[in-house]
Amino acid sequence: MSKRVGIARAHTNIALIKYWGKRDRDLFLPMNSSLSLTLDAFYTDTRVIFDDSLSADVFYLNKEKQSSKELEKISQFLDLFREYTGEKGFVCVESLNFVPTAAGLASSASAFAALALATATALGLEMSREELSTFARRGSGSSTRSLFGGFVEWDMGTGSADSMAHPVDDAAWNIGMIILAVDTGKKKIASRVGMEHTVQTSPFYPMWVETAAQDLQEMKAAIIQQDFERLGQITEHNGMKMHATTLSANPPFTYWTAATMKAQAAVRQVREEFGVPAYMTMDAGPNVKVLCRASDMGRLVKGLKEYLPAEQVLTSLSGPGTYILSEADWQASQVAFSRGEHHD
Ligand code: 2P0
Repeated sequence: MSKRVGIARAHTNIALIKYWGKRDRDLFLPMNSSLSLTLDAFYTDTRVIFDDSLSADVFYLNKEKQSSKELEKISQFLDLFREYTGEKGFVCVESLNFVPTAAGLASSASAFAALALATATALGLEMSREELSTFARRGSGSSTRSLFGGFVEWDMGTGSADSMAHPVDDAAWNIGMIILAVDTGKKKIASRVGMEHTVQTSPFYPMWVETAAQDLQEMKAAIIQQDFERLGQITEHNGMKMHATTLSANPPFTYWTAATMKAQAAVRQVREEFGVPAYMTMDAGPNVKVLCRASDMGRLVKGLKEYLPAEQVLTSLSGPGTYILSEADWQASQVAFSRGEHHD
């Protein structure tokens, strides 16, 4: 009985130019290119074992065996690799999420990036990270960007083969992100559903697509010039435009809660009071992420804690792309998981 093993770690990412809308639902082709920052503080470790003694796939998340619904998503994703290679075997997938429960960032982005690299490794596939991102994309769009570290672009491409991520800058230049985890309840409207409804019904949607393309070009220029303030201004404007498309959908909806708006007010207050640049962005949930210079993070955190409970204020620096772990790393990861509160 043979076993082939692959283990990988992928970090979460936060979009500064949002991915919002698909032009092909089955292939996960986006309506617009997006750009993100990979975070070092939050990640997923995944071990994949092709085991000839298995008669079906099996999936453990945070050491708990998952139901058939969760397993189905994983199996369908593994099928992409089985179809590509002609492999017939079944797989045991084990994932550990190192994301503080409070962060509300339990993200499909790190999950599918780690699964893609672990699976490719187990199968002995020689594949660039760019090419691997076209596989990750079909698990979850945002996972394309977690294959790389720092600032990463997901190019919408012309089709499935070239809708892939590539690095823009490894962000060694003093970038930080504060996560204001104001509400960690389960999402009411999944992003997949929310974006589709928006594409179909918001009269603002075409303008989103048009201006996101302009924002992306300007942001890439700001990154190359290391112009932090311009980067932040585009981030905040782009995120707000995404949320304007949900408010203009029919029927309208929003991911924001009262706590979201309270956190936004705190950011405005603190950046004005301190005269420190800090820019907010929100995703398909109520939490607020604040882009800042790493060297300003301590001051901003202190200021924000005047307005929000300390346990809701989390921090991260720029993180690395997805990488392979050894069996010894995996054992260490198991120990860290069992010890820590850092998971959900
Ligand atoms: C993003 N979001 O760019 C955007 C901004 C949420 C708001 O990517 O359907 O879980 O799996 O491709 O990647 C969340 O959507 O959606 C997301 P699918 P995904 O980060």
